[in-house]
Parts: sequence; C-alpha cells; structure tokens
Amino acid sequence: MSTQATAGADAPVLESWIGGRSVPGSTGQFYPDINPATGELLGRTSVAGAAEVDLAARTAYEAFKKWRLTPAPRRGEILYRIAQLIQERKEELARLMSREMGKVLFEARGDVQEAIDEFYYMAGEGRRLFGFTTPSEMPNKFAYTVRDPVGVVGLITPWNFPIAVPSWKLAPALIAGNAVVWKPAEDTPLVSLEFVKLMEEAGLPPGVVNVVLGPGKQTGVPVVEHPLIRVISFTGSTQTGRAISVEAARLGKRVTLEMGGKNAITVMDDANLDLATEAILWSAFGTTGQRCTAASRLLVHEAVVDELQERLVEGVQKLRLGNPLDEDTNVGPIVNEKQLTRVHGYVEVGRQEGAQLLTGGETVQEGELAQGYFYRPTIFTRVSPDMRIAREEIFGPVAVIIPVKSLEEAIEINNDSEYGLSSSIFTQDVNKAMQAARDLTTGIVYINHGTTGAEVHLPFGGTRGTGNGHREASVQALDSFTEWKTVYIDYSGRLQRAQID
Ligand code: UN1
Repeated sequence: MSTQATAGADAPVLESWIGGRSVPGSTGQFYPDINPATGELLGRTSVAGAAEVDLAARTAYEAFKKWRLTPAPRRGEILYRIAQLIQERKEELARLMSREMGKVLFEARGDVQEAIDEFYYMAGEGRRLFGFTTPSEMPNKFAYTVRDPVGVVGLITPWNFPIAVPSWKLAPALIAGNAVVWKPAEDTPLVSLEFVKLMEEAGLPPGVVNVVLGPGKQTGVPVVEHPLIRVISFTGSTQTGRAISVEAARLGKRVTLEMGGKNAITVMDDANLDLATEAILWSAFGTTGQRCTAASRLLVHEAVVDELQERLVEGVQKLRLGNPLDEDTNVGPIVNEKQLTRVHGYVEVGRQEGAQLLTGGETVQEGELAQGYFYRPTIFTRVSPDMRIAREEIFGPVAVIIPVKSLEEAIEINNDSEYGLSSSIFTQDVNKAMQAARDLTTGIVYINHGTTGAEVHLPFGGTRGTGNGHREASVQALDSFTEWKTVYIDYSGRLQRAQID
C-alpha cells in the first residue's frame, strides 16, 4: 500500500499504480476506504482522473510493445510465478479483502484461491494459445491462424470478488500479450494495489498492468473513452454496463459485459431437502447475497414448500452474523451504506407488494454490529413471479420463494427473466434433471448443487441481460482479448487469384 503523508487523517492516502510507481490523482478528490464491519477508515483514495488514465494508457502501450514479443511460454512462466506468490500470500490477501469489503474469511480465502487456480490455468495456455492450419484451395499455398493480442485493454471490476474476478480478466489478457489499465472498484483499492505489486514482484514488467483508482464517474469514464484502450472488459451493475456499452459502440470499441443475475433454484417434490436447504443457505446468503450468482429466487414445488420453508427459517436463525474476520462468522456485512439502503428499500417494496416475510427484513442494531452495515438474512414467501422482488436484482441477503406446481412451470418462471446467469435444480429423478439441463436458458446450470461454485477452466457468463455473449475464465476468455489473424503464404512464385483461377 502507498503510505505517503495523509492530509488531516491518520489513514493512508492510496494512489494509483502506473509503470511500477505510485501516482497521486489530479482530481484533488479523495474517496474513503471503509471497513464495512466496523466503520473504520482504512485509507483515502486519491482519485485518478483523465490525466492519470492517459498516463496509464500510454505507459501500458509502451510496455505492450515488448510484452507482446515476449514468447507466450515465457509469459506463462511469469503467470505461474504470480500464482505461486498469491498462494504464499493467500492468508494475508484474504484478511485484507475481508477487512476491506466484508467477505467472511473462509470465503475470502476461496476468492484468492480462484485467482491462484486461474493464474496456474492460464500459465499453461502460454504453451497452447492454439490457432489452426487448414488446406488452401490453391496449390503451393499455405494458411494458418494465430491469436494476436489486441494491445491495451481496460478492465473495470467489482468489489464483490476483488481478486477472483480481476484474475478472470488479467490472466487471459496477459497470457495473450496485452497490457492492461485496470480500474478496480472504489471500495477495494487496498487489495487491488497489493495484487498489482505482487504481480510485479513475481516478475511482471512494470507498466504491463497499471491500476487507476477512483469511482466510475471520475476514473472509469476516461478509461472507457481513452483512444489507446481498445477493449473494455466490465463486470458490475447492469446500469453501468449498459452505459459503457453505449459509449463503446459510439467509439467503435469491443466491450465484454458481465452484469446482473436473478438466479433461481428449483426444488422438486422428490428433492433431497437436507441438501437443498444447505445449498440454498449457501447460495442465497454466502457473500451476504452479494454475488452475481446468488440464488435470489426459490421455485419450490408446492408439495414441499411448507417443509422447506420451515427448514430454511431454522437454518437462517443459526447463521451467525459478525465480524468477517472471526472464523465462526457465517454472514458478514453489506459492502457500504448505499447498498444497505438499497437492499432495505427492496424489502419495503416486497412488503408493499404483499409478499409474506418469513424471516429477516431489518438492519442489525445490537452491540458492535450496529457500527457496520449488517442486514439480517431475509426470506419472503408466497411471492408471485411478476413482483419486483422476483424480477429485479437485489444484490443482498434476500431470497424469495415462488411456489410452483410442476417442472414445466418452474422452467418457465426460471427462464422468464431479464437475466440469465445461473440456475439450479434439486431432484433425484434423472429424467427431470436432464430435461432441466436441456431447457434452462442460463449460461450455467447446476444439478443438485446451488447457483454458485464456478470453476476457472469452465466458461462463466450469462444469457439475456446478464452479458453480451462472451464468456469469462476457461479458454473462451481468450476471445475477449485477442484478434484472430489469418496468414496466407503463397510459395507458388506466381499470382494465384482465389475464387478466380
Ligand atoms: C460473481 O458473483 O461475480 O461461482 C462471481 C461463483 C464464484 C464466482 C462468482 N466462483 O459464485
């Protein structure tokens, strides 16, 4: 972390990291970095503006010229060392993440583990990065394809997976030979700075990844607009993603978007209810419901709805809210006050819409927790699919139960959503499971498993309003950060005209 003189407070000033050094923001503004469990001020971000983004983009462009010519297997070795170093610092990074955005420690460790997995995985891609060869239609002519890097790519990432989600973008961008301007969420500057410094310590040349710190308006917008930045890869809210998309279209840039979800778990009448209960509690209230893959709709067969409700309420009451750094905490705080207000606003909407509140529905006011942004895990039941709480992404610890009569009805409700990230079904009937796997129109489908738990070597992404057709992690992520180049080599010594001769 950058710990230069602080102006008036004892929390450190956090500065952007460009070309291997700290750079103060020229906006003159500061943004607070607050521990959401305690209200403690961890740092004050010196907000970067267009000038720092320009410096970062030009620095990246210079670094790109060398990085693209570094053989991909050598780039892979650096990625491998990054993975090793993250592994060594796993605990340290997890604790910092927990303090900064409130994820409970064991989940923060998982977040860091996802980055380790991703960097190891993409390191191996350095010895593949497959193109293909195919016969030419002419004699004495040869054709092949290669993946070229795009150049400088802009990454805009959220606070909810502050190490894992950036890694899904950084590792493929880097292995393909791109340089990066990364704007992490304004709520997680510390962990982002630690991460970029770690990458350089592992051997990444300074300037290949540059971090610009600040909110979207001041710092994100210039990233989207900068002419040297050819690709914008964004994960975050639908509202911001759509705005980026419009701007990127105007500027003729490639943009990959990973936005909201309204993921559903279907529970059939033959389901293993113990397993379903456990999976729902994990999917709905893990990361305090602040995941794109969080289960926020529960489509429960009417034959088991009463029993499942009882088990869920019992389960929720056993969840311990607390400081995320305590090993026995199950649910941490919401990331900031704005989100807390938003979540409670949706609970009010649910009440007005006539949904029945089963449990939760309020902030926590007792003891130490009153200092942080804690909200009780909340379940509504007797929800109808057209209510706002059944349609809009809440991004907090709120799940709604919609009773259904059949598998067909569950599939229809599941698919009738603006979003299409993940879905899940609990059934012991293989025929129903296969029908669901065929007919659920989300990017990810889980059978007898909750809606979260993506692995890095498989495509991650969603249909409809969740994204714009690309996938993250997996080898498919390379498509976001490469241009296909087709090379024809004519060794006939004469002019051969395709489609003519
Ligand atoms: C996200 O919510 O933005 O599968 C990412 C999961 C995690 C990643 C979620 N591995 O829920």
